[in-house]
Amino acid sequence: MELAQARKARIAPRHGGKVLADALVAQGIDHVFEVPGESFLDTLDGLYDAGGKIKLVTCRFEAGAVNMADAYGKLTGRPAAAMVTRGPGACHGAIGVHVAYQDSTPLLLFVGQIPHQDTGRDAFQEVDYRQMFAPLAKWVTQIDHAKRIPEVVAHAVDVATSGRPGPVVIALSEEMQKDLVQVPDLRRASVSAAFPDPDAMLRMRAMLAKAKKPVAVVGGSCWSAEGRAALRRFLTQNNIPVTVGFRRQAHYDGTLDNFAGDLGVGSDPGLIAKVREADLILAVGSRLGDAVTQGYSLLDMAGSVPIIQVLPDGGEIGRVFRTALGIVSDLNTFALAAAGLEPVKPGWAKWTQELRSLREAQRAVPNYQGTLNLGTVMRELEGLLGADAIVTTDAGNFAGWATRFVNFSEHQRYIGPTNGAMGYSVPAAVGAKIAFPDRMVVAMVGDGGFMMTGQEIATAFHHGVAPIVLVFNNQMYGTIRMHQERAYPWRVSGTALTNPDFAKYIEAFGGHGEVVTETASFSPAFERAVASGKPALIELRTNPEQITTRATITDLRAGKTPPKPAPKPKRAATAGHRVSPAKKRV
Ligand SMILES: Cc1ncc(C[n+]2csc(CCOP(=O)(O)OP(=O)(O)O)c2C)c(N)n1
Ligand SMILES: [Mg+2]
Repeated sequence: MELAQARKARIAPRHGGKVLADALVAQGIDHVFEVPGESFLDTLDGLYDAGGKIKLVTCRFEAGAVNMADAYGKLTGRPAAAMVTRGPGACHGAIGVHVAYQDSTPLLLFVGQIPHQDTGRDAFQEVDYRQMFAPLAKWVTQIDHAKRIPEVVAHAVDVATSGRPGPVVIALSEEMQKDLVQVPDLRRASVSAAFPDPDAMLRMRAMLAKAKKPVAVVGGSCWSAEGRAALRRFLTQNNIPVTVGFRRQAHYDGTLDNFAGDLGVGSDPGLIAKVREADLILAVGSRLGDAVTQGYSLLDMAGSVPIIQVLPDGGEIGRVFRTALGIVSDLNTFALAAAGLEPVKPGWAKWTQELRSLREAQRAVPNYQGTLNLGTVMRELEGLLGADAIVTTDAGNFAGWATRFVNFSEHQRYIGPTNGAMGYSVPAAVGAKIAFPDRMVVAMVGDGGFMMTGQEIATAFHHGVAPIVLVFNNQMYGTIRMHQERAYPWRVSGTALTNPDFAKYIEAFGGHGEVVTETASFSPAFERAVASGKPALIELRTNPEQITTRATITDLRAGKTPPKPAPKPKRAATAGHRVSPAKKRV
């Protein structure tokens, strides 16, 4: 008998779904977040036996499932899997793929596919995923033969985690999941991380030694605890002022004397002005993208100010801004190598101090109008967060309160969608809490974002974990109202919201609800939420007039002429069911 045949004879036949579940285990995938569909019953059946090794998390919405997998990837640097059904499930989940792509998060998305023999008939829920996900994912493929499962899953993990990490989408033909095949499982690849070129590291050091006003911009994904500690050593030894990229807030310890704040949406204009003065930019992990560079305006594209850019993918280096030195490296190995360099004799102590004092000035809480001062609330929250707390954020103006007032420390994490996807925060917090049940997990979200995916709190109850959700309720899509007031002052159109009683919402699940309307009530409410041990929600009733941390609606309208009052709307001619609007608080 041939060797291969003899080997095969010893392998028990398994259906494709079981081969897939075993392939996930073999590749170290230990979390699957899913909304079921009949298109992958066999895979769910395969996962039935993998219970001890894979945590199967049943979600309420596919966007939530993919966002949970994304949060897992952001926090661990390893991919989790999400599973969704054909057409509709894939469409709901697509937002999570875009988040993972723009955030460089390793992630696997499995999509049930129609039976292969019906391809091209516009069959029930049929979609060509290679086309649909082409611009959203790092790689899209489809498995049509069960014996290819181990190979494709192994390669998918390698693609998701190598170079610039990202999401991989794998469609699963329905009938191949049922096929009985005899295939071996494949080992997880042991690939060493890309190490920076020692000559390039010396050039970096030489450039640093010549600089007078360097600024570091820290971003990227898949930082390990060791890498973060090494980065801190390198940047503190050289006393380089450090900024963090958009939604990468806790990538650097904000309590350190060289932390200068964030570069992103709504950042400190003083800091942005200072970065324009820099004579060397050291971008570690940051792609120097749209938000970080203030719409590609912060730096000179021709590179008149030298830029050193460190990224795991050479194709991304200098993509928009010409670099003086590009270093292709895994971020953690770069940090370790950088920490091992002899520090330069920094002649910029005053410069670093100036940038740090900007950060401190930002954190001084103004006397905001209204009973609930969110600046003070954030400063208090900083003291209440666990030393290794995970904070998740959504898209919205509310996010500015935490970035401006909270200094995260080295073992804390702050994760959010750099693509500005609303609806990320609550599922991310649920996924984070499932993956790290012993860490405090706090979701920050606006009233708009909460009503997009807040129902994933049901998943937290189902899986017995207790995140804490802070809902910043200003009764509007505040960010868009801000843009609207700038472009079309006084003409409020399509941005006002009517909300439920958020505390009662979580109480309906059996959770702990609080409503905070005054500054002094926040800390006790937060402490009660923690002590309850239940999933908790604290509604922060904010002053809608305070549209950002820096401006009121009145400020945005200043100097502009109010329009003539709009004509009174005529009563609708058709009789219909009318619902009286909920009573407004403001
Ligand atoms: C999925 C999605 N839809 C729409 C938008 C556009 N958008 C950006 S912020 C925002 C308003 C967010 O409202 P809310 O969550 O209440 O936060 P606020 O800005 O009021 O603090 C909207 C609609 C988006 N970024 N993502
Ligand atoms: Mg809002």
